[in-house]
Amino acid sequence: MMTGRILTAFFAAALFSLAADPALADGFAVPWQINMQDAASPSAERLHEFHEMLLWITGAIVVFIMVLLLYVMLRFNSKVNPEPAKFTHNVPLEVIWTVVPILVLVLISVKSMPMLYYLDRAEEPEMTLKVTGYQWYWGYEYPDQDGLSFLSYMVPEDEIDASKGQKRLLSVDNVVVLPVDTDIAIQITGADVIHSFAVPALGIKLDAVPGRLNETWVRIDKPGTYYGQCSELCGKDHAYMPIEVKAVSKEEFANWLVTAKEQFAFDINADDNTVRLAMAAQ
Ligand SMILES: [Cu+2]
Repeated sequence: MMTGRILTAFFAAALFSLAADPALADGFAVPWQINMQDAASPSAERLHEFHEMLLWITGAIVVFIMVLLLYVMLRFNSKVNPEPAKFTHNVPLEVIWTVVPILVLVLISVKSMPMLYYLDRAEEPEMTLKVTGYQWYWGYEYPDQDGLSFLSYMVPEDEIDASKGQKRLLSVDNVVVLPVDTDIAIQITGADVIHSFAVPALGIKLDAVPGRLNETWVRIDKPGTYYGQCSELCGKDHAYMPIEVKAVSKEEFANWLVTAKEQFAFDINADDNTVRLAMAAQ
């Protein structure tokens, strides 16, 4: 009875999520969402395709095992089959159940290995973004933009302005702005403990490790705001260091650079820079 109710709830939720799919907003999760956020980069698209392939493979295995179990339970229980057979080996069967799983694993690796290299780096990145994880906020640097850099904190819940489209636990004070249709190298490191820079819609998730510079890349397909969260348990405010990426056209990005360079000009007395210098001195 209980199982029936759980199954009904599960399928109702699945149907609900399919029905709600067209309304899936860019760049963030919605309540009861089951599937992935819409892909906004070639990396995310490939990851989703791979995920789907794995889902079909695991689904087929689950169904096959279930049928096999049911068959054994019905065909070979002690009532139907009181005299069990005594043989212990079946060479063809043993070959099959060794070779078929190997083929499945080979298929998976043939698909996944090239993708690992694809996600690794852009061949000729047009710009670089450096991301540093701190307890508990993010630092962003644009090394090829005169060292433009700033810190990014979550907007506290009582300051969220829904009329500006701000989202609880996701919006930040200083948004990372990036141009669309540009190959961007992303360097990721940590300043204190291990964090993880993750933006699902862009297909990025990479650890930010102190003393190590991890690298990945992104090409954002369409303008929009994409949210992410630190994805490595990093201390008490792990849940309160979100990532907000705003993707804009190349022209808008150039305009933003001009104002951002003024806004975040290095000022020894500014709070942000004091914090950063203090961190760097540690
Ligand atoms: Cu963190």
